[in-house]
Amino acid sequence: SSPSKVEDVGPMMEFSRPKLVPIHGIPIVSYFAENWDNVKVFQARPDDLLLATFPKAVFLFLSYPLILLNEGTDDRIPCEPTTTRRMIAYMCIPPPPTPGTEQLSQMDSPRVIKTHLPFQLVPKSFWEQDCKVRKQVIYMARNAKDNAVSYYHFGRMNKLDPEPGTWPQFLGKFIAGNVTFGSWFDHVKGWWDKKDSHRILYLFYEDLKEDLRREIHKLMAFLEKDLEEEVVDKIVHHTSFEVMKENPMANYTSMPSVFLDQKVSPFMRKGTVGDWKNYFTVAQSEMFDKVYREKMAGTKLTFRTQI
Ligand code: PPS
Repeated sequence: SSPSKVEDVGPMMEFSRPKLVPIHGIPIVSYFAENWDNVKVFQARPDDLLLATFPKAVFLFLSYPLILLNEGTDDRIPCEPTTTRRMIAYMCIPPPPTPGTEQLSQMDSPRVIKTHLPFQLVPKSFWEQDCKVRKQVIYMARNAKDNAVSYYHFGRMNKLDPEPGTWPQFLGKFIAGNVTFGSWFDHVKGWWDKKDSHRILYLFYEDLKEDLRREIHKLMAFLEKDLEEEVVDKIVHHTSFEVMKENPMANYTSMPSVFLDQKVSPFMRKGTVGDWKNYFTVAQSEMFDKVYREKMAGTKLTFRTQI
């Protein structure tokens, strides 16, 4: 059963809003930093599927399609915490009480592994056997403005992160990369720059919102998996925001409120493209666009801020 009482959470409650700790220059939640030695030596397996995003670029959105594609069966739509935990876990985020690395080491193959790490911090074992076996890595990116708004609301409810402050204060931190997992700009560019030299499928949240079926077919092609159209129908249904929001595994209601306080802001908040317009003032948007042009100069990577 899921931890619901404070005593089930163990020491987690002691660490309300601790300071971020830099790991190789990237600010990381102190809990993840404590487990860093285990992340560094983490042993990837040849059939692992790694799903990487900057925080709030919508992990969950891809989790189901990936679990199903990796398992190759259609009876695994995860609605029970235990089912999902068995097949998918964060590499360095330790949901109480077991660190993700430990959960993963006990997990049967094929595993789907989630991470927010920037490219350069991904454990070496993921790339070591690159020539011998096919590594499967998916990166999912979301436009900076919506990503910032989503991260702001997450910061308000997530007690592992420092206080986000007011929206303008948080926006300043987001631009400066002074948030967990560092700079959005460096993160999206870092993975983009490696996508041709490594076998990485680079996806965009906005594309999934626009046409989920098309993107699932893209995933199927990349993973060389064939699914009946009825199974694709099921995936599309279970992956929609409205259905996922009601799924106890996806909406994180099993997480204790000392850790994620959904009364402050629900984990499955809005799930849209363009919500940033409700938060950025005209002046903030212009300032952000200027910074954006500078930081993204020289990259071919482009985003849509509306669809
Ligand atoms: S985390 O904490 O980084 O793992 O969060 P993550 O799941 O990456 O991102 C949370 C945001 O993703 C939205 N979301 C979805 N949008 C559309 N469809 C589906 N199925 C879906 N699942 C999650 C979620 O609502 C958060 O975005 P915002 O903009 O805050 O609503």
